[in-house]
Amino acid sequence: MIPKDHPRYRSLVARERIARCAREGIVAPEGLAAHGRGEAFDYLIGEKTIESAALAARTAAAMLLSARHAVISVNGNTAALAAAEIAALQRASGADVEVNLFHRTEERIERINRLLTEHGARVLTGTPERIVPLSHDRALSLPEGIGDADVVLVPLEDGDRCAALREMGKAVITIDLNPLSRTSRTATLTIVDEVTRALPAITAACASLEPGEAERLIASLDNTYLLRAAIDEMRERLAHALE
Ligand code: PTJ
Repeated sequence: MIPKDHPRYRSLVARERIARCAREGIVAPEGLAAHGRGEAFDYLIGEKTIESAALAARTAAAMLLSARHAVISVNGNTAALAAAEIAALQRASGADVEVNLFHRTEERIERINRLLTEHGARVLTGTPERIVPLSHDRALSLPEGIGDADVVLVPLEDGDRCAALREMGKAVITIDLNPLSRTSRTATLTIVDEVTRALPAITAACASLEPGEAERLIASLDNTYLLRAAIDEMRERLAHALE
């Protein structure tokens, strides 16, 4: 039992959840390492939503609501940390939810589908095909889901799928605490924030965009600016860390 007054309470609760979900076969063992890397970058932004990430979350809402067909792609870490937040964003944005795994087994797909459904998400099911041009199992997608989407949200992605989806002509939104990752740099839009803060921010923005704001946000989207702003924030915090 983690005491509520522990200074690292939120972080310890997230760790406990990720570890439990790893034992239950929802999170891949490799997902624990991915989580640790995320934590390190979260330290560098002060474990809070920075201004540029808030703008990115609002732009993500604009993109999801303006899409012909938006799909939220969910992996083990995202399901473990944010199943309820995924369901809430699906309700607010009307996006489809599809499970797509790097360390893919039918058993994990099944467990993650169940967890998301228990939290109120409607998960697409069907027969996956090798739609995305990749040699590993992340290629496996539903023709009526990611295959048909024009906008795909891929939280905590692992590198080359983002580029492959973009080559297919899709717009890719990612949530990644590491602004230097391949995914962050190849996505159409990167939200440099922790997934459990970023998803509710997108959901809230879906309900509060002013008339004409979506078009304005999409027209002024500049991912290099957003990544640079996140790196500047980290640099600034490091420079003043011991003051
Ligand atoms: O469930 P699977 O089989 O699909 O596997 C999922 C993982 C996450 C293991 C796989 O996609 C992977 O190995 O990812 P990477 O290459 O470690 O990339 C994950 C990225 O997400 C890294 O850049 C981390 O910094 C970042 N990250 C980790 N935790 C969080 C995060 N970003 C936002 N919020 C987090 N909680």
